[in-house]
Amino acid sequence: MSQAEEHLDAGLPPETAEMPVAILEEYEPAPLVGILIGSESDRERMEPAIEELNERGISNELNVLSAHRDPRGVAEYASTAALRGVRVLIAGAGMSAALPGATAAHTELPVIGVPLTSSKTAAGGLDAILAIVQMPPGVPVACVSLDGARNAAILAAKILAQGGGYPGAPPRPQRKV
Ligand code: RP5
Repeated sequence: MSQAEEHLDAGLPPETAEMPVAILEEYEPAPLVGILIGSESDRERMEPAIEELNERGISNELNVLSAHRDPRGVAEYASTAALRGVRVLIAGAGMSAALPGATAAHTELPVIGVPLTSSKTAAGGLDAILAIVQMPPGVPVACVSLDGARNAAILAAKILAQGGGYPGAPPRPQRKV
């Protein structure tokens, strides 16, 4: 049996076929959608995304990781997400909202940015909108409306529905004991 066949047999996502199993075992298996927020203060505005994904039966996780305060944490999460089985990333941030772009810089997964209002926002959230929309060529980030967490979840569901990825997605990797 080839390594690719072994991976499929073990329920690992196809994109991991070239990865040594030893690397994959270091990371917790993941849900289909990974949600990142730049601060605890963003959580309430991003909850509609979780509700929408849960209503659709799409597994998800949320982590608080700031592009500016914890850039290494963002890099590690983003660069290992696909290996763990995550298929789409949603990143919500306010003010100088670097999180979606910083995430996209470390992954080939599609990243959906959610510009968020915050108590410290300038111009009613335009700061975050521009930070997310104005990505340099070669590093695209999808951007939904201001505080558009639910739309981000719906877009993630549409992405997952392409190419037979959902609901016929491969089972989540099982952690060996
Ligand atoms: C951004 O700064 C966060 O995404 C948040 O929207 C904003 C304010 O963060 P806190 O000062 O409330 O932690 O990075």
